[in-house]
Amino acid sequence: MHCFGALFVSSSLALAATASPAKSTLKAAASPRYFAAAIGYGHLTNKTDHLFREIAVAEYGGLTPENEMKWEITEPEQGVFNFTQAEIIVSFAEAHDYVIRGHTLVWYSQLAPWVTEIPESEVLSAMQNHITTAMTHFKGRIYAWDVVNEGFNDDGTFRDNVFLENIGEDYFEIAYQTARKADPRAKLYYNDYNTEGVNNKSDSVLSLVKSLKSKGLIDGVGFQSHFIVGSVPNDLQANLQRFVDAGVEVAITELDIRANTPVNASVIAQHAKDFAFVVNACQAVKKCVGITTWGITDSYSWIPSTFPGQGYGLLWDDSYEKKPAYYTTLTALRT
Ligand code: 9MR
Repeated sequence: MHCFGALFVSSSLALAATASPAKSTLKAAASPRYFAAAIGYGHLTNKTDHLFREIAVAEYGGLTPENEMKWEITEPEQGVFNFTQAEIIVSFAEAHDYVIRGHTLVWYSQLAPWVTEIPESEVLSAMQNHITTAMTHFKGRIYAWDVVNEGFNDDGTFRDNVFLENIGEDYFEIAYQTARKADPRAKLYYNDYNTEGVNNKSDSVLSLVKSLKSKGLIDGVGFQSHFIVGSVPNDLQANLQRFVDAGVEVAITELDIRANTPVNASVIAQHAKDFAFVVNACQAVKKCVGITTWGITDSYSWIPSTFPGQGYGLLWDDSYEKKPAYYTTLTALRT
């Protein structure tokens, strides 16, 4: 397993004493935090796109498999597990000494259809078996797992899903208990979006976190950070801090900042400022341990298919040109 945890705890003072690498890449500038990207199997193994891998290796120090650890891929039929794609990504990550985030175990989306078709009474054991099998398979190799993903609505109520319906609110606690048992060294995270500022949703996540923390069942909270240019919450840093104050670490886990396309000069400039703002917020919070962008290049981003007419979310454009946001991110990471 990557020794990131120990490295981080060893503090920047100790690191300053060692020869610091030239801070000319995102990962070097971010250290001792990690700078990571969501990486998809198809992109990683695309033989005609060598730039994707080159940039990943040169600039990034961590990854989250973009889809390959999701339930529909890892357990498409009940009790039939397939970690082939995830293994290829994890092996790549290990070869490059990456921090690896496991994403995700309990989520209403990209769930294998059978989970909603089995008898109610079997959902609990199906959830436990899924968590245990996936985490045991990768035991000791994953820095942090998003155990439950997107469990709340924007108004702060529990999001309806097959787990809430059939197990009840206890599904959260049971999922984290199961995860803790499966790989006691992995950090257990809750991960969500629209929780980056102080609002009803982040208030509810904080209550859940305090309850799980009091039982020793949670270690971190991921703030997805799928932002719109010009709309990054001003209280991002304060919000991250209140979670840290509750005793967990935090991370920016799926960062992209989208805009209507094509973009003009003022949008490009604001996009660059917004990236720096997010980096500065994380860096100002001692236990904000890392930043993951949700991809490397716009050409593979999820944004245009979900929000037609929007894009420009990442640090490299679709021709692998670095954007102004790359440079503001690098500068912010260095400070
Ligand atoms: O980037 C992922 C995309 O390829 C998938 O089609 C999509 C399906 O829901 O999921 C995307 O990743 C999501 C992540 O797993 C959870 N947070 C929101 C992300 C963007 O939709």
